[in-house]
Amino acid sequence: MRMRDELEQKVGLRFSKGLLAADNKEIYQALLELTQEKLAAAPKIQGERKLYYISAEFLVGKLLSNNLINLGIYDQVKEALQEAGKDLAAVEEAEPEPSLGNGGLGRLAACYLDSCATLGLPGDGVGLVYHFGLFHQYFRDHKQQEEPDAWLSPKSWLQNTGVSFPVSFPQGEARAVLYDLYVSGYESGVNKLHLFDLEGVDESLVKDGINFDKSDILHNLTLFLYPDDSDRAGRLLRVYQQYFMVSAGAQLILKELEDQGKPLSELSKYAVIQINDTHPSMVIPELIRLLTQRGVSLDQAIDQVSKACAYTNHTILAEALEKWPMDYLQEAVPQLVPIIQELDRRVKEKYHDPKVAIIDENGLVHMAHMDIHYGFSVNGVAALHTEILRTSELKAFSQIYPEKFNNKTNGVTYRRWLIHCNPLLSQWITEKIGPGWKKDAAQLEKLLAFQEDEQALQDLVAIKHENKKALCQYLQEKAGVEADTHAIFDIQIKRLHEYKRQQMNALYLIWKYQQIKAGHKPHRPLTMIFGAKAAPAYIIAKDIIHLILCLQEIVNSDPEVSPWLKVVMVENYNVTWAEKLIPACDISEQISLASKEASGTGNMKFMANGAVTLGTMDGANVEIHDLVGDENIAIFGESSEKVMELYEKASYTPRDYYPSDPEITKLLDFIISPQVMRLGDPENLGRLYRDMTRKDWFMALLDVKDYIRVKEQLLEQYEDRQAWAKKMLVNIAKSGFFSSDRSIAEYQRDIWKL
Ligand code: 26Q
Repeated sequence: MRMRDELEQKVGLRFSKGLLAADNKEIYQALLELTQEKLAAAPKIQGERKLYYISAEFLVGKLLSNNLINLGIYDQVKEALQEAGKDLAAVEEAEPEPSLGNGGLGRLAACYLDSCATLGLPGDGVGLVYHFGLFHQYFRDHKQQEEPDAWLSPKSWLQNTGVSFPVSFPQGEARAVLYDLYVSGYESGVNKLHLFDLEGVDESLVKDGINFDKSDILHNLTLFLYPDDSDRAGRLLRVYQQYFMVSAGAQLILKELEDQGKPLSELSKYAVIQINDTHPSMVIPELIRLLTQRGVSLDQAIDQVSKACAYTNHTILAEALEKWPMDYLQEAVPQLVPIIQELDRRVKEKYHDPKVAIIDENGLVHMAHMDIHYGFSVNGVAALHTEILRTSELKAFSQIYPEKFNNKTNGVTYRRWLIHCNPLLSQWITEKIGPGWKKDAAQLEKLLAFQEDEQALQDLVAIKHENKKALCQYLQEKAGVEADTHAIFDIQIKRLHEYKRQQMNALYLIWKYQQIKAGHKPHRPLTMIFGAKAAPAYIIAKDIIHLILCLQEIVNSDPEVSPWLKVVMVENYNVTWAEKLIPACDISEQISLASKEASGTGNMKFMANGAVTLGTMDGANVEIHDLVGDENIAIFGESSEKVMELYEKASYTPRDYYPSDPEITKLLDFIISPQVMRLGDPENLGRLYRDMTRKDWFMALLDVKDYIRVKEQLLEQYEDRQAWAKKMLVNIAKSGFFSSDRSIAEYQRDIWKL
């Protein structure tokens, strides 16, 4: 049947009208059903050994276009809609974004599922369906406010399987209901994402904003993504939530083995479990518990689980490494305690170094330590990050188990982050080098042949300009902001964290403002875009948002300045925003304090879309630099070695810069100047000022002058439009390494061996 007819039929059946008369919501519903049917009919990827990627977060983003692209029917649907005077992009607006993740780690999980399916590897995701995803952010009085993100609707991509598992808690038995979501590969078969929901979740537990009764765990386990962990009830709930996920996940894995008649005593032959950070680490003792319960001996169970589980580390920030007090576990998951104690006893019997103990002298259970001892692989997410794990953070472990440590530099799926979000550039690339790059991103290197081709370079500039126009229109509609399509677009979009140093970017903004006020006008307008959510309990992060919002108003409403400088802090930054912003970007801000950003993945998306990175030698920026060379990236700031030494010797203090350095002092004093204090809240601004001048834990003042210098140089370089276009071209051409297909092929080769 023609696509138009299929669509007419669906709309007719559901809404008793024709496509012409249907609105975008109705068309979305019809397309959702149609796509689900095609996914159900697609071949299931199969194999003897299967991957379970278990993660507390899957930040999948909107799914309609992605599925249409992967099914190979995107163009047909688009044209069929056009025929009826409808616009697929507008239909997409009707789709709610499932924000089942905080940021990089959750988005990575989604990219990896896409690549597993694309490469034809049997690999399913296992996680939780949160009734409220990451909070919805809005701004009031220049401050972040949070409200629940009620994204679920009766008709969504989730399908109730009718399968459920019991999970025992001291409070009683919970039931984990299994929902499945198809994961399509690009022109290949489908895998599944298994998400568990608590039967009987009570949405009425939510009280004003995102607050809710944290103690009623038999009714709140899947209510929210990662509740606030600022108090004991919140942290305990996190443990309950994690156990709910891993217990249901483990039961699913064993059920799949049993259904296929495979012996549980050979678990590791048939299953490999990738543990995404320590959030699912309790799957190790839970699997051991379930196997012994089903008649496998303890030694055999430990051996099999250790050969089935592999751990990915995403951070070296001490505060993000999960360590649970034994009494929390005793309270929430008493059945795991004897197993964890036994695992710890075996470790202590063999190794006398207290650094590698699972349970430390304070009774804290180090989840990562359990993963390393009782898993067969430990990987970092970028070359530098893995090196730091090996030689510093996890040195004691890498000496015991050198063979377990390996690097898997992150990647992103080009289907979403180029084909879908940047159709103009994608078509251009295909015209130049053919369509092979869509499945084999390494082929993008063929674009290097066009480095001296003036027409090609002009095309790139023109495409970027078109994308800026589209973004400006979107900004106008969504945010009421008037941005100049001829400006340089400088973008920093990521979770708000001090180590990512949005505050340093704000200092640049103050510097630029002061420059323009002093009569130093730039060659060309600059638009600085920010997007960031701060954890609700992260006070300094919220203060930084407050500063940026105040600066936005000051800059944009100053008639002397605003023709040259604009600030846009987008509300509720999410995957959908990223898809609009990244294709229009000129300068990609990747300015974390060296050694702190494990990898970054936004940096890769920007690169693939022809932005030039302005960054420190941190995370995957190091590898971007290796690939594109000094000419095509702007690097500044102290090295990770130097930074780690400063921490070790405790020899950094912002007092070396403030007030002794007059240029830096002028920037910081602006934060508490009458002009800003009148507009903003003196409490927030004062606290941020004191923090930055007295603590500055992530060393913004260490790098800020070099940052300003290199950023100015880069803006200067933009004026040579041809030279800049060449930088764009080299970045796109070299970005193929960062395809998640490459990452997944490496996981498969070195770890999973499916
Ligand atoms: C831990 C304890 C209590 C409450 C929350 C958490 C928590 C929640 C989320 C800890 C960490 C996260 C998310 C981490 C994350 O997104 N890390 C990022 O992972 C990316 C993918 O590997 C990397 O590119 C980023 O560098 C890394 O910051």
